Parts: sequence; C-alpha cells; structure tokens
Amino acid sequence: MADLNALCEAIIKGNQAGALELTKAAINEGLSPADILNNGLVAGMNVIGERFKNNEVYIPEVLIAAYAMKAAMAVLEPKLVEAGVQPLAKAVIGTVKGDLHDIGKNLVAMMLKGAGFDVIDLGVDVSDEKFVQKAKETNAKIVGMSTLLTTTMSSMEKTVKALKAAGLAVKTMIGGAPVTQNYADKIGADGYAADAASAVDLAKSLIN
Ligand code: B1M
Repeated sequence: MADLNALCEAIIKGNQAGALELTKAAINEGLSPADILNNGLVAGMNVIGERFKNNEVYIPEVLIAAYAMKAAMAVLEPKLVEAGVQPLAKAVIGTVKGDLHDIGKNLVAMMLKGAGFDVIDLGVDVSDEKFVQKAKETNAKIVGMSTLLTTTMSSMEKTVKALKAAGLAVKTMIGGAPVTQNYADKIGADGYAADAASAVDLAKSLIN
C-alpha cells in the first residue's frame, strides 16, 4: 500500500531511489497527485526547512533532500499537469537577476502547472529584459518572480517597472523568503504569496 509517511521520510533522509519508488507506487495505486505532492514531498521538505531553521541540519542535507524531491517530481510532474484541466492562463516565472536559488521557484512552477496554468519557466538569474521579452512573446497573463536574497529584491522592482513601461497587460506576483506583502505593495507588484499553495490561489485570483 502507498505510504506517504514513508515518502515524507525518504525526502527528509534525501533517499532519491526510495522517494522515486514510493512516488511511483503511490501513483500506481491511484492516489491523487496533489495528495502525493502535499502529504509526501512537500511535507518532507517542510520538515527539512524547519530543521534547517533550528540548526539541526545544514545546507548539504537540504540539498540532498531537494535532489530526492526533484527525482520524485520527475514522475509526479506529468501527473500533476494531467490532473489539471484546460490551461487557465499562461504564466511566465523565474528567479530574478543575481539570484540562483530555484527550489522554491520550481515548486511554485510545478504547483501552478498542477493547477492548470501553462507555465513558462525562465530559470534563474533572469533579467528584466528577459521577463519582458517572454511575457510579450507568449502573451502571458502572469509574471511570477522569486528571490531568496535580500540583495536581489531590487531586481523585482526593476522588472515590475520594465513590464509596466512595456505596456503589457500582465499581473505580477512575487515570492521568496525575504519578500512580503508590504514589499509587493511598495514596488507595485499585484500580489505576494508566502508559499507554493498560496501562489496558486493568488495566481487564480489575479486572472479573474
Ligand atoms: Co542560499 N541562501 N545562498 N543556497 N540558501 C539562503 C536563501 C539564506 C537565507 C541562507 C542563510 O544565510 N541563512 C541566505 C540568504 C540571506 C539573505 O539574503 N537574506 C543564502 C545565501 C546568503 C546564499 C549565498 C549568497 C551563499 C554564498 O555563496 N555566500 C549563495 C547565493 C548564490 C546566488 O544565488 N547568487 C547561496 C547559494 C545556495 C546554494 C546553491 C547552496 C543552494 C541553492 C540551490 C538551489 O536553489 N538550486 C542554497 C540553499 C539551498 C539555501 C537555503 C538553505 C534553502 C533555500 C530553499 O531552497 N528553501 C536557504 C536557507 C533557508 O531558506 N532557510 C538559503 C526551500 C524552498 C522550498 O523554500 O525557496 O523559500 P523557498 O520557497 C518557498 C517560498 O519562499 C515561496 O514558495 C516556496 C515553496 O513554499 N516562494 C514563492 C518562493 N518563490 C516564490 C514565488 C512566488 C510565490 C511564492 O510567486 C512567483
């Protein structure tokens, strides 16, 4: 029987092969992709995040857990996408210029895909010009920016301004540990989300 607690534990331990096998088993047994994601993979990453905050584990353990999550996501992601209906809208997403962190951004991108968005992921270190160019080219309704560094928060402001200057009818949303709703208000972004699940709710509200 599929065991999401064991899957959660495999993520915490950074057991890539175990996480992959348990995810496959859960899919084969018909568990919902959202359940597998939230109660297995994300639950494990949350534990790691908490332990990191408490200095019980360090960056290598976090990375190893993230790799296990990535391995499991390779089989879960298509199911998350399948579980969605028609694309709700196109969303361009990326980690802003100067920042190479992508675990949270990838999670948001995956959850958005799972919720039915057509996601164009620009990766990391994305310049304001690149965000503008892709938003224009794809006729995206949403541009999502992520950052984990206080030093690169200003890249978000630059991008919001560049999108406005280009006259694009896009809604902008931001997220990442150092940013807040106040910061979103300050730079004129349309919304802020604290985690991947809230990012989905926010994106849905922005297109309605
Ligand atoms: Co870096 N790092 N790191 N790091 N790293 C942090 C962020 C840091 C807080 C660690 C610390 O010092 N305590 C610190 C930032 C300090 C600051 O500016 N406030 C830091 C630093 C300083 C650095 C370097 C500068 C270290 C150095 O070289 N001296 C360097 C920066 C390199 C660069 O980017 N230019 C660096 C490098 C790295 C690694 C490469 C080792 C690795 C990144 C690997 C990768 O991403 N591929 C790494 C990691 C793993 C971390 C920590 C440990 C974990 C980040 C993470 O993935 N969290 C982090 C410490 C910590 O967070 N406690 C740290 C898990 C992830 C699921 O959460 O990304 O917050 P998060 O995403 C959440 C929400 O924030 C939200 O939803 C996600 C899911 O719930 N969210 C959004 C995120 N984006 C969103 C977008 C949205 C909506 C919601 O809408 C669009």
